[in-house]
Amino acid sequence: MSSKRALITGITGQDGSYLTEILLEKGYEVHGIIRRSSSFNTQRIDHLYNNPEILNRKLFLHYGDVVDSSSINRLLEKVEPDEIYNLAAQSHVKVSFEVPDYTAQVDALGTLRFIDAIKEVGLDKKAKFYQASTSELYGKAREVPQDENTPFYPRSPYGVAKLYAYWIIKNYREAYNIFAVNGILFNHESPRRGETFVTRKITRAAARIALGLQDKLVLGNLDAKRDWGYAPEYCEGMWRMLQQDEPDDYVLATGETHSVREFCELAFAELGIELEWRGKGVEERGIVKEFDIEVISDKLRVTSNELTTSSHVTSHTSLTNGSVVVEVSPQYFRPTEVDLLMGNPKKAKEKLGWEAKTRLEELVKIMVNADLKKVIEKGY
Ligand code: NAP
Ligand code: G4F
Repeated sequence: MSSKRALITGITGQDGSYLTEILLEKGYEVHGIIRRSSSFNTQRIDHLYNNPEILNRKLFLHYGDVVDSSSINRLLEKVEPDEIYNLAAQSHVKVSFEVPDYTAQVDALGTLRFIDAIKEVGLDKKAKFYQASTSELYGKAREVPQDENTPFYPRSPYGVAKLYAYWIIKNYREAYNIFAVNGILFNHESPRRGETFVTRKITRAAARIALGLQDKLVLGNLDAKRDWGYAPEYCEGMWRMLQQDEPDDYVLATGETHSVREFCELAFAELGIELEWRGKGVEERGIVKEFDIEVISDKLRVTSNELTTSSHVTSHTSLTNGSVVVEVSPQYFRPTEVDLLMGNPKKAKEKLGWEAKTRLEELVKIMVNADLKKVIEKGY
């Protein structure tokens, strides 16, 4: 078991929560930076936070913000971490068009504040730094698949801010010999994914539609293609990058790409709903071609039996063949879109021994069934 100390920004996010579990399992003392919020923002780590064996023994939470240099310096001096994982970000691409300045403050300058503070407080020889870089850097991709040598062409304020962060990490590595790495991660998803990212929006809506709690799912660009993997595996990859002797940058990806439309088909199919598509562009509709009611009845019965509390949902939908369950609205289009991402994880496999194990079909199954369970339990 290790006695290393890790500091995580973005600990309350999808990746932060999985990374915390992984590091605790490996024997790390984990320190996380949380933001002050008017309501609870620790749901993803509540199972750790509420465990008296863990909180303030192995896991320590501190208020701070990556736009606030004083809190960064103070925490670095106080914690003296061996490893720092910079996961904090305004991470929603569409939202970055609405709040470009704030996105740059957090995603670009937040990274600079951290890496510079490491130097200023004298941790540059001790601490290893992981930067959450992204496949959004490839944007209007110059080649398929994309690897560590593919040129960047970001297509959003988010992508551009992350490009600055990528280069400042490289620059500080070369200028000051800091062990700092860029993990260029392709999309990774899980039941803990935020509800406004497309995968979670789809799996949650499919569950609610199958249970009769929602009529339709309204999406944007159905043609966009992404390389979707399973988040916990990617967080293990982050840790592996910091266990190397020399700092370097790595792509983590599955090597497959699928459209938003395909993701929808798989999600609804898991609930016994076969979709067919009619129309084009904003007129396109996802329509129920075949509905096998036994699938959702069985899942409802099994899940309700598994629950320790009584279920709030006892019946399913009255969907029929021909019901429209997916529509398109330009409201979800982006001013500039990233059409196709597909990563080449060869270097990570060779150097880190890392590879994605969960294929898309399995990922969709995990997410849909987790959402179904949540909806049955809560009733909304
Ligand atoms: P996420 O669920 O949106 O989590 C983002 C985290 O950052 C949250 O804990 C959030 O706190 C925190 N945060 C936001 N602004 C902050 C600020 N000003 N100061 C301190 N903390 C702040 O994102 P994720 O999916 O876990 O992704 C983790 C990182 O990887 C992000 O940097 C993201 O851009 C990057 N990335 C993600 C993917 C992916 O597919 N998931 C792929 C490539 C790169 P609150 O909980 O208080 O909001
Ligand atoms: O789920 P998304 O919002 O993820 P996106 O834009 O790929 O960004 C995520 O992955 C990046 C890694 O490549 C991360 F760096 C970033 O932090 C974030 O985690 O959208 C995926 C695709 C887009 O092409 C979008 O236009 O789905 C399309 N889409 C279609 N309808 C939609 C919707 N996206 C969202 N969020 N909501 C829709 O209704």
